[in-house]
Amino acid sequence: MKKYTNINDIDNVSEIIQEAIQLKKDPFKFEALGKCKTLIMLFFNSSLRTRLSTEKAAKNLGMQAMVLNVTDAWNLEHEDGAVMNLDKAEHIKEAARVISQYGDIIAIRAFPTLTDKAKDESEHIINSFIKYATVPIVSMESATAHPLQALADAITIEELKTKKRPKVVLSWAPHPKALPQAVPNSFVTMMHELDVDFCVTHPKEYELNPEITKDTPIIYNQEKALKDADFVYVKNWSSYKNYGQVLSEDTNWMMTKEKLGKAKFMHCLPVRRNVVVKDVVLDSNQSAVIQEANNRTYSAQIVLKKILEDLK
Ligand code: SN0
Repeated sequence: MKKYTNINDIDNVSEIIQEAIQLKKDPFKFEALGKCKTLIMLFFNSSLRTRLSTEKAAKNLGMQAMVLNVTDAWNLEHEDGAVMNLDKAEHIKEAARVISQYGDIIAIRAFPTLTDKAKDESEHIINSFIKYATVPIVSMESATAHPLQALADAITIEELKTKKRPKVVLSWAPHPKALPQAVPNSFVTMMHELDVDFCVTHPKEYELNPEITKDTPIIYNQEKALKDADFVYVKNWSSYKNYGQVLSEDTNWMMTKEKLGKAKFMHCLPVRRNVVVKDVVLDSNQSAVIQEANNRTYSAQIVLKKILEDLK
């Protein structure tokens, strides 16, 4: 693997899921692979799971890990030809090449602006690192994708499914803040790769990018969508059409025990209790969120392993 910024960087999804499940049984088996190699993690935004699980994954492979909260460093300029006489002290061209000398793999978290759709869709931060860095790049959630999360979700579904082709529903939830579409985008893309009966449910005007949902059934009636579900992935996202806007805080979309039925509850975390989902769901044994978060380590570890194997 040369980089991991999108699901389509994976050659064979079902194979990588099985390999991750094997790694989970014997996490230190490839401790020699990352010896004398360094992972650099750059955070433009907050993180709990991603930061700890990715560092743990690197260390399980024998790598060193270094973390930089980019907000503590120089303000980075991304525009080519910019006259840098304002607040930005360093150009990404130097920064990416300098960081590439200190690390063998660079992992980056950079959320969208949610105000400038064109800029977000250009993935200007992660793409300028892909362009100017001289080492492989891993996304730890970019403006439009969260592929490490989606791989952990796929591992979790594989571990918990009790039938060959489970029904999986992605269900929008209310939230007080405008959140990115990155998690649902990558989840949808991942579900297209799995043998699942998949649909999405959300209020009208919350359609995700149609280039991502493609022919996924979109059911506006949540109750109808949730019928006989085996897995319900609950997530808020802001509007894509009315870009970055919060159009509805309709509490009727919150996940409850009644609506969940017998399904497993999934969420990437962090989750707002009693806004997105009722306490009773999160505190029940139908909640898969802790297992999902544990699988973040093995999703990162299998990706780092594949990249390390391809380093010359
Ligand atoms: C992020 C998101 O993309 O939705 C990260 C999820 C892994 N979530 C948030 O920013 C939640 C913030 C909040 O205030 O609840």
